[in-house]
Order: sequence, then structure tokens, then C-alpha cells
Amino acid sequence: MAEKISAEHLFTNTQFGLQRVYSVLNKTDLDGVSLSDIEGAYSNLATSDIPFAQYLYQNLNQFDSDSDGIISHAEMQKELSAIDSEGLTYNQLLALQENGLAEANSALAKLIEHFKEIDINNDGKITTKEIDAYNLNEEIDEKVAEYKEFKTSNISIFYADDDSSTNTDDASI
Ligand SMILES: [Ca+2]
Ligand SMILES: [Ca+2]
Repeated sequence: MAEKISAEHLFTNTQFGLQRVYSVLNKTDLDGVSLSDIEGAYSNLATSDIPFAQYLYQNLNQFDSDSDGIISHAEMQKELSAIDSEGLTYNQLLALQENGLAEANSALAKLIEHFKEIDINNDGKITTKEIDAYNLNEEIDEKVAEYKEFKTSNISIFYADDDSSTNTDDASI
């Protein structure tokens, strides 16, 4: 049976991780986080938080919607909730994987591998809803395949029994 892609964990993990890294980085007099805050802070971060710091770094322009060079608290919250409503892009998933987000590796790898199939509305982002739909389709495909296999194997058992002359005891009762 194909393993379901359990991405809930990956999505919440990403949100919590980003939030955590943001609070660690948001320690200067700036009310927010700048590129140099991120660059200067790698040594203070837990290894498991590096992927999230890289994610912030690589997506800074997207997070910084007013382009003042600083990710404000409000901008951060907006992006975090956008992960729920809009999902993650291929490059964001790739950034998490390349930077070694170990906990969710198998789900991540599958999302990256099947990105185009999962992104049903083709907006370049995959949401948890799209992943659920993908899982459901996989399950249906599997049931259909199982059913076909079941029918085929029944037919072959039927012929096998028909040919068998040694196994008649049970049938003669
Ligand atoms: Ca800003
Ligand atoms: Ca989509």
C-alpha cells in the first residue's frame, strides 16, 4: 500500500520553526528581522533551526512586503498564515529539504517528487487540502487496482480448482 503523505506535521513544523527562529533573531533594536540579523545569527541557532533561518533568508523579499529590508512582526504573521491558506511553493519545499529538515524528510521528498500532480489548481503552491486530495486519489487508485487484481486472481483460482483432481475431499462433503 502506498504510504500516505502526512504533511500536516511538515506544515505545522515549518510554521513553528519559522516562528521560533524569528523570535530568536528578533533581538536587535530593530522591530523585526533583517538580512544581516539572519547572517549574524547562524552560530546562535540550533542545528535543527538552520533550515528555517535559510528559508527566511531565501524568502526575505517575499516576507518583506513593504520592502523596507525588515521582516516586521505583522509581515511575519501574514506569511505564517499564508502557509495555511496558500501553501508552500516548490522552491520553499526545496529550500527546506536542501537545508536538511530531517524530521519531515520523507514527506518533503514526496511533495517535491509529485509537486505537479499535487498542485491541482496549478498555482505553484501546494496546500494541505491539495495533499489530502492527492492522498485520497491515491487510495482510490489503489482500491481500483486491488479490485482488478482480486478479479483476476479469482479467475485463476477458479481454473486451478477446475484442473485439480487431488483436492476433492472438501468439496465432496
Ligand atoms: Ca518590512
Ligand atoms: Ca495549488
